[in-house]
Amino acid sequence: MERGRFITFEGGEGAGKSTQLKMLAEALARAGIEVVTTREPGGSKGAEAIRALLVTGEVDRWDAHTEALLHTAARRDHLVKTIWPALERGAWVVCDRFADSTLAYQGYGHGLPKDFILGLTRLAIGDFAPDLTLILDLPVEEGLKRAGGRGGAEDRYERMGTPFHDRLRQGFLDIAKFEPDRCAVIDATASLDGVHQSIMATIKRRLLGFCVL
Ligand code: T5A
Repeated sequence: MERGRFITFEGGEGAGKSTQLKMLAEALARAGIEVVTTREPGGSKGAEAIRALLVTGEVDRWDAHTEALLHTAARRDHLVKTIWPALERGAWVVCDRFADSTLAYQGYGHGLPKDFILGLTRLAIGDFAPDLTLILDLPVEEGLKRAGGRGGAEDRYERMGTPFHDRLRQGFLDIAKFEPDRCAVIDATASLDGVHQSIMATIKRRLLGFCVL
């Protein structure tokens, strides 16, 4: 059995990741591919318990190091319990956020050194990396407006202030520049269908040879 493909969605708050992830998963399923959709922080029982600690409560609930450690612990559990078993049985895994979010949010956003974050990630997941990362890019104000319109209690990061969100937007663009073979920046200001079409075109181009779409 050939190993499945691992696709991650990244970007700032309200960029449309969850919406586009669902549209992509439906397109892959229509093409006869077994798809597992998942998210971070979360995606396994243990990681969902850690998620609750991270996305609710006071903005200064954790210092940056603790926050990075919690995200990394959640990621390890998610990989071991959900992602790796699915890929092994040949399913494609489509994940809402992954390790790039730790570099963008805890690194660029909170100011932790890049080497610290990359070292932590390597410790938890070794050389494992997504086959393709779709970075949905959108002006910060537009993303926060979209995310705010959705409501809910999981808004701890949304409340971190515009300069924080400006830094992490730049972080995601830097990540794409450093790893152009793995990452593709998608203009998320377009309509839902427009963004979906860009994503499908990228999948066909980047995963050509593996893709039956
Ligand atoms: N985090 C996570 C870290 O700090 N470090 C880490 O290592 C990790 C893994 C997770 C938080 O954790 C942080 C980052 C996050 O703040 P979350 O609730 O999962 O929290 O937050 P987000 O991932 O940011 O999810 P959001 O739901 O806020 O944003 P999405 O998924 O990007 O946006 P989506 O699809 O829900 O869309 C938001 C709204 O916009 C509309 C949708 O209908 C929806 O109402 N919309 C559009 N409207 C117009 N045009 C379009 N093209 C649209 N696309 C979507």
